[in-house]
Amino acid sequence: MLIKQPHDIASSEITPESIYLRRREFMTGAGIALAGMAAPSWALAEKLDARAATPAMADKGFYTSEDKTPFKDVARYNNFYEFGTDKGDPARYADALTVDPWSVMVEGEVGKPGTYALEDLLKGIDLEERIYRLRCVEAWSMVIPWIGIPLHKLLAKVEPTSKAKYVEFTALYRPEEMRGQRSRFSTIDWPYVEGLRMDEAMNPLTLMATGLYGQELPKQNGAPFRLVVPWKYGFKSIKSIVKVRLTEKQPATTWQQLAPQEYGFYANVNPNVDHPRWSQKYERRLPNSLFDPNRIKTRMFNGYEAQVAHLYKGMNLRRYY
Ligand SMILES: Nc1nc2c(c(=O)[nH]1)N[C@H]1C(S)=C(S)[C@@H](COP(=O)(O)O)O[C@H]1N2
Ligand SMILES: [Mo]
Repeated sequence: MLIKQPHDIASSEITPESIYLRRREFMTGAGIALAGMAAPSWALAEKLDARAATPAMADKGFYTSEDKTPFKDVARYNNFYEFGTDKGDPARYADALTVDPWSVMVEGEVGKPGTYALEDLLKGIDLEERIYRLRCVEAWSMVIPWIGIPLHKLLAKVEPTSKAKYVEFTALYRPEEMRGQRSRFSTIDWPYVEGLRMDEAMNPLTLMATGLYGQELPKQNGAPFRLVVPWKYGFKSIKSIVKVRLTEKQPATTWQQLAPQEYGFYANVNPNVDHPRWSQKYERRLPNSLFDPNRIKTRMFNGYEAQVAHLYKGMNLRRYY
């Protein structure tokens, strides 16, 4: 793994939000790397390119100045069915997951297939910070400072062939550590699978995340390696990935197979196309409460229209939902 998090530090002692804010000030003010600071929670951030956010980054969608969702909400309100269906289950049970060592199989239409240790797959590609909105199909949303690498850089490394039209991602199947996979009540046909069209995968916004808030990904957020596609509903952003396969045919994704009327392959955030059971016009921006629902209007492509609308030109988005 990239860095180790000592198990003797209770998570309650780590305050990523405060660390993050200090780190931000430092990055913006000094613009140099933090040499010599060895605290594990900083280690990931140390590898970051220390540029401050610029207007050009905002134009690309890499950054938003909206209020970030506090770390505690990002790490406590999750969907990760491998650990259960309750939003609190992943934070409660993901600790059982072993994320080190981690390897990723790269298969299909690529020049360099193989089983890569995660650190080898990432080697030579700079980590970047991206502050993205992520909007769940269940109509809640967050703003999260991710750390990761653009997927196109990883794909360039494994050399897709001319036949590669889609990328299929497969998550870990390890029922010994993932109690949701042992559940008799689970309706999901494990492992969890997601996919993107090649041009979606190559879009500069598409990120493979390894961290958030300047530290390693919490296990409940998909450690050690997950996808983040900010203009699509959250379920596309598959966690704990062990296989990346390039294909000629559109992959059969988990949710699409489970409920094709409700979840399409594209799953672009679209306030004009309702889910069959609820409206998609509004979202709850976390944190919210009974007294402050923090309800905001959902934007087309989750606000990334300028960056991605061209990918779907001429497509009927009611049909290809
Ligand atoms: N492997 C896996 N990935 C997954 C899921 C899952 O159940 N299993 N849930 C998805 C859904 S529905 C959402 S909204 C996001 C939530 O990501 P977060 O918990 O980091 O906010 O993860 C997605 N990735
Ligand atoms: Mo979701």
